[in-house]
This record gives sequence, structure tokens and C-alpha cells, in this order.
Amino acid sequence: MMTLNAGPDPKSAAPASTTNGTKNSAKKPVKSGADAPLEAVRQLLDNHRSERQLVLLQDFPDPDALSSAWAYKLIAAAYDIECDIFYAGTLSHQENIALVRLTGLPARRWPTAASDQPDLSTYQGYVLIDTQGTTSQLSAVVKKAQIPLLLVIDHHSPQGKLQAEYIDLRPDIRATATILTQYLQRGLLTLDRSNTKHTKCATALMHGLRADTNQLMHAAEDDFMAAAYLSQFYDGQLLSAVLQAARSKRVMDVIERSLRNRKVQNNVSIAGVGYLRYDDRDAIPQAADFLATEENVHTAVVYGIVHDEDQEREVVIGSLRTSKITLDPDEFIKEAFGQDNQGRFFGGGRSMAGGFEIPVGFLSGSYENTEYNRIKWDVFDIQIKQKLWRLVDPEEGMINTD
Ligand SMILES: [Mn+2]
Repeated sequence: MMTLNAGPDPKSAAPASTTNGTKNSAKKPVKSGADAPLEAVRQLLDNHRSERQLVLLQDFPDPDALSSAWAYKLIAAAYDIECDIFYAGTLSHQENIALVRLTGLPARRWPTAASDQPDLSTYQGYVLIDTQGTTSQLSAVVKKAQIPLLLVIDHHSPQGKLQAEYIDLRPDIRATATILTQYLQRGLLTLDRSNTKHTKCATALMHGLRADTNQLMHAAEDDFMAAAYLSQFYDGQLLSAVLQAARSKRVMDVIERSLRNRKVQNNVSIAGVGYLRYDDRDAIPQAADFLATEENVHTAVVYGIVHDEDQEREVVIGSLRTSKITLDPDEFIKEAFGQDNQGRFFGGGRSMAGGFEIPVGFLSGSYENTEYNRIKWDVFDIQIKQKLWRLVDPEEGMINTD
């Protein structure tokens, strides 16, 4: 087993060089260098031949997560492993819905009714892709069913302790799609241009890679190399059809609210957008993307209270976007909001982007009493602003954003 422990202090998080770690129970020695993860994953697939696996994504999967999971499923099929890809939340971004529909991407929402849920005893293990489990409600479900965690493939900073047979965690890579593309390119599965599933998956990976690198503007060498490889297989027309999905009116309304409510100080733009429906949750990162385009703004944070009518749960959800190379979103968010009473951080991030989720808990629930709803929003709004401005204000600044 391999253990990854980020430690309670975000600054002590394990550096990338140690997180690619070696497998102490490996049956054959793992090569060092860029091929080490590839060999370890090949070995793992070989050891689990003919099994059934669950592939879990974050609750609101983005194109990077969706496409990477699909690529993993195709690779695993070559080892006679059957994978079912699940997420617990919704596909709320219009581009994600278009991606799944237009490519036939085989990811499904975890059914809310127990009778519709798959029989967990049929799975021999689960795999986390583009997440370390902290952003998935399904983590608790598989833990309860005692399904072993086999593999983690992710590019976010370490989010805490994890035990898996192998962890391919590379925070220096800008997209999980890049990691999966490297697996393909180095021979875990040979793509075939005449296979429509392959061209559609390559198109999805190209979209995931572009989405996580701000259309390649934040891409590093590995991401460019992966995009170059995918360019031989992807369908450009299909990609532009996915990208042309229009924003819904409700997303436009949230962006408008974020513009109206934003406060800019020291080149950081912060906006609370009030209450949102669960299905519109993805409007928050889109609003943060938009606010970050303002002149003299390098970082934008947008948040709101999202209520999930199905589960009567309310949660504050926030997104951070930055173009500032010296600002680490993971460190910024962990420092701003800290941990809950179980030592779990309220959020984290990757290069250029981060997010947080804070349960509303006892104060959950909307009432006819609009005054109550207004006061509740004000309390959360003020508290979040206090925590953020504390880091942005150079007088008391703990993180220098200059
Ligand atoms: Mn990603």
C-alpha cells in the first residue's frame, strides 16, 4: 500500500517529486523518470485483470474529469476490466452537458433512490480521477461498502491522507487529461483513427486539457505535447460544437449579480451572489472566470449559497480564478478557510484555480421568512469576506499577493 500524507499544514504538503512514489509491494521494480507512473499503472491493470471497477469523479465533474475517466475506461477495457463512471452531483455547465451528449461519454449520475443504485458488491475496487475523494460524496459510500481504493490519478495539490495501491498525483501537470494522454501515447492503449469511440474520446480529452489550461494559455510543456498527440486523433468539428453551447439565462443572471456585487481591492475582485439552485452551481466558476478578465484584476473569487432540494442540504460554494503566477490557489484557500473539526480542508486547488465548499449545517433551509434568509446570507457573506480580505490586505497580509 502507498500512503500519501499532506500533513495539517498546507505549507508542508509533500512536494511533487515525492508524490509519484514507488510501490513497495511492486512485483517488478518500477522504472524511474516519466515512465514510472506508466509502468505502475500497467502493472496494476495487469494485477486486476477481468475485474469490475468503479470510477468516481468530483460531484460536479468538469471536462477534464469526464474525459480522463473515459480514457481510463477505454484503457482498462484492454485488460478486460469493466468500469462504471459515476458522479454524485449534476452536470450543470452547458459545455459539460454538450460534451457528454455529443460524444456519448459514458458517465452517469449516482442514482438518489437506493433501489436504482448499482450493487456495490460487484465491484472489486474503485479509482479516483481528477479528485482525491474530498470533492465526492461517493467517497463515503464506497468506504462504507469497504471497496478498496486501487488507483488515484489527479493533478490537484495533495488534499490529505490517502491509501491506494498506486497514486499518480502530479500537481505540476495542468490537466488530468494530460496524464491520461501520456498513458495513451506511451502505449497503454493505441488509438485508432478509424474507431469513432477513440476519436470522440480524443476530442473529449482535448476539450478537458484546454478547459483546465485556459485554452492552453496556462499550459506547460507536457500539456502542449499531449495536445499535439491528441491533434492526430480528435474531431475539430465536434469540439467546436461542444464549445458553442450557449450560456443559460440563469447563468447570465449569476454573472450579472457577481458584476454588480463585486468589490475590488489590491487587484483582487470578490463577489457574493446570494442563493442559487443546485443545478446552477456551475455559474459560480463561470462568474469567477468572467470577473478575472477585468483590467487590473489578477484574481477573482465568487461564492454563493447553493441549496440541494433533493437532500435538503445547503452549502456555500466558491471558486477562485487567478492569472497571477506567484499566487498558489491551493495555499490561498487552505489558509483562508482552514479545516473543519475532522481536519478536512474546506477547499483547495490546482494551478490558476481553486474552490471551496462550506456546509451551512444547522442554519440550512430556506423559509417563507425572507428576513431570515437575508440575515443568513449577510452572516456568511461577511464571514467569507473577512477571511478573504485578511489575506489580501497588505497591512495584515499573511500571503503576499504583490
Ligand atoms: Mn482537472
